[in-house]
Amino acid sequence: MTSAIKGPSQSDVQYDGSNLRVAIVHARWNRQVVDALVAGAITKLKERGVKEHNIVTQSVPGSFELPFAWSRVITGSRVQSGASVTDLLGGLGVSTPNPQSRSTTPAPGSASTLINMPQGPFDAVIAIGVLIKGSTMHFEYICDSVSHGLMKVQLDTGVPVIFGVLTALTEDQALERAGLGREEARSHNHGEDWGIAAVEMGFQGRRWS
Ligand code: DLZ
Repeated sequence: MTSAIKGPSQSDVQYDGSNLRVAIVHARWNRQVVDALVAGAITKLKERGVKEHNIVTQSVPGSFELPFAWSRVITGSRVQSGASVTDLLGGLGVSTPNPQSRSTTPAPGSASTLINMPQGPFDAVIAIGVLIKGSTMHFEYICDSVSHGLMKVQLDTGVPVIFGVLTALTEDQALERAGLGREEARSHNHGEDWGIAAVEMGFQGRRWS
């Protein structure tokens, strides 16, 4: 049954993302779901005016690595990898205006993308990962440390993080939350909400600072 009260409500204000820079750091575990979430976030960032060249993506092996990578992206040190949004959407099979420009670009997440990442400052970072419970306690430990790690980096750096980590008990739960579920009514891509949240928090972060 679909709930009428769950999920974010629309803000009264439509925030303008045209001056914002946003990084997306995503894990490569459970890639099909992660890719859909990243694409959803990018779609909404662009809808809210964030310019393509101001959206930067960075992949890491798994969700456990998100807080460390995120802190490095923010502080602008060490992390050297990443792909532009054009590369990423190309890798996802989404058409972009000039496909020729991607012809020499390897698939996102492959080792050879590890060059020339544009670095901070960023107005917001979206950390995206998909954790699916297995038969051991691994899931609980990673969920706990990643959520605490991301909150810590956010408060330490003063740069908002959007918590884009699904902690699903089953594969179906994860698929449903990435818009890939079998029942369309229940299947909403949470990545879209994260894109919208990043614009709001990035925009407000500038006002509050
Ligand atoms: C090891 C592991 C497991 C079992 N499950 C997941 C998962 O469901 N989602 C995810 O993003 N990452 C998983 N990982 C990988 C860890 O996050 C991490 O990359 C490794 O433990 C190496 O530090």
